[in-house]
Amino acid sequence: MKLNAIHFKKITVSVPLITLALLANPVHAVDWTEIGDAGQLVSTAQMPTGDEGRLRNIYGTISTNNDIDMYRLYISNPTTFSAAVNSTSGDLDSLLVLFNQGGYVIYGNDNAMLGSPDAGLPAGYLNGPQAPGWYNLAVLSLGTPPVSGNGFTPDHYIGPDVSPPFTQILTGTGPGGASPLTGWAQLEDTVTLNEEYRIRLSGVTVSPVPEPETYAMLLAGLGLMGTMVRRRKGFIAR
Ligand SMILES: [Ca+2]
Ligand SMILES: [Ca+2]
Ligand SMILES: [Ca+2]
Repeated sequence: MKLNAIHFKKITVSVPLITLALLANPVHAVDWTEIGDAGQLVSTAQMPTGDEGRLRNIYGTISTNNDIDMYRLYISNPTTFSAAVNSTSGDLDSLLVLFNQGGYVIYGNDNAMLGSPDAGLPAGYLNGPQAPGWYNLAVLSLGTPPVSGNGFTPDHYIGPDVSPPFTQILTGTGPGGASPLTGWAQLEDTVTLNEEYRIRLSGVTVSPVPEPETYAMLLAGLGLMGTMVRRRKGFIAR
């Protein structure tokens, strides 16, 4: 009898808290598939849209060795933000580069792990995204680094050139690192790749501003739970 009372007391506290957490942070997850070809600049980045929820995956295609796909993302949780790309078609040596809203580089990576060409941006990196807000994430194949400043010369590379062991986190320490993105170094011969990729994301949401209905649902959910708790208490008392 005593055990039961403690048990139900725990439920009365935890159930509303769980409900609150679910409503405030919907489990609903959204996947996005590149429409046409995502642009390569902040001004032409593709913005995933859909029902409010966590943006879980972006699927797309690097069509040539000069194709860069930029996505405009809302990072709702900068401390858990991470991005990991893998080549679902098998042969893409990918890079990921994150820029802020103004096109300044945050961090980038060539290979997340030794022996794999897939790129990743880790969570909790000291110089990763610091505040919730809009950012731009670019995925590209090896060989077309981001440039800034007056033209597409190597002197204006935003980051350092990738070098062995290729697993480093790259930041804006190249000659053009203090300036925002203006373009990408392009390879002389464009080669068709048609490599498909999947970017797994954490800490990113679609439609970050809660709609009025969300608040209504939240209040309704709390009210419902309150009623259930009261009923349960009555049941125990009997
Ligand atoms: Ca593309
Ligand atoms: Ca593109
Ligand atoms: Ca790579």
